[in-house]
Amino acid sequence: MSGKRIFSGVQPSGNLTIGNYLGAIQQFVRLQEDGEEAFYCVVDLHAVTVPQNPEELREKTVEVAALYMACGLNPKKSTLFVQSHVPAHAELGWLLQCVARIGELNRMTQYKEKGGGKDTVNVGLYTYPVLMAADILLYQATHVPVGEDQKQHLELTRDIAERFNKQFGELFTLPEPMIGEVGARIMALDEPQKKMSKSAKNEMSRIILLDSPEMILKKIKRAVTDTENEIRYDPVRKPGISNLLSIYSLFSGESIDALERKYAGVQYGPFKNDLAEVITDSLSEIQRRYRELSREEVIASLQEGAEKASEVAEQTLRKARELFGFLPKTNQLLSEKL
Ligand code: ATP
Ligand code: LTN
Repeated sequence: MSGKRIFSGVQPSGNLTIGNYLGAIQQFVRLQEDGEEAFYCVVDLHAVTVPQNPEELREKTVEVAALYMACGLNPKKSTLFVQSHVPAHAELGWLLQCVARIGELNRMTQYKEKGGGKDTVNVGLYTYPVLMAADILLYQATHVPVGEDQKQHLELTRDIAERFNKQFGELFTLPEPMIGEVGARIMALDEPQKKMSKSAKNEMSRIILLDSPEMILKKIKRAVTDTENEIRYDPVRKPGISNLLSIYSLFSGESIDALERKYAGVQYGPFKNDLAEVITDSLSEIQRRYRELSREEVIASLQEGAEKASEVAEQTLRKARELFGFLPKTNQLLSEKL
């Protein structure tokens, strides 16, 4: 343990992919094993920035939490909770919208990618990064493990926190992003120039944590490569095969160099068969643990998690309210020390 405080979140916007696992959740588990104090959130308020079916959203929320646990997160060691169960997120989100600048949000790339520049996109998709800043700052997180796509949001979070501290008084800890060197950007199987995403239209673009061995083999066999038939790591000229090599290396623990040597002169077909087997082996353990978890157990852990998270979040929110100058609701004295 090193006095770090960790916060991160995953949206219940679809089935978790091996991108979510290798880029984020694997780091969560490692930090937990290092004994760090950590909060891991299922960010349902973020998920509704794009249309969701209410029944499915409820199911996915429990599923993501169950998968967190099946991947190795232990609710006795790390706090696991659902974002909407802690109303402080929405409230601080609003307050920080009055600190963040339009110019800053205009520079964010995610709403442009997801919204396609249309006027009919909802406002939540645009202010999404401010809510993410609220998530992190409520817990005074020192470190935030994420995939590379979130780097820009972390920079914004730091800027908002710094501005708030200067304008209103020291309150927020400035968080550091933790982005792995490999695995931070797993690419889509059908378009290896794009990141693998759980909400992309084409299901063949991703491997989800609950895929069967047959499905994994089918998806890997269909993964786009190139016509060279040489297994070499070169993300610019050979993005498809390089992505498959990264995935192989992350799941097997063998280095990319070692894999290039092992597969020198081998055709793509046999390489893909081996890769499918390596993924299947790793996911089978997660799937076994997932099947053993009961829905009741997961929901009970989330309720306990929300209580623990609320205690921390409320303390920060109370200080933020005072610094803004809001009149306390109860007979709490205005002069009460922060
Ligand atoms: P969506 O497609 O709905 O936007 P997503 O698959 O991008 O979802 P998120 O819930 O937004 O997933 O992300 C959860 C975590 O997983 C984040 O830390 C994110 O950076 C990481 N992550 C997502 N996709 C990848 C990927 N392809 N490679 C590495 N990390 C990823
Ligand atoms: N924006 C993130 C999900 C997310 C998050 C967070 C990650 C919401 N709040 C706080 C880390 C910390 C995403 O789209 N992957």
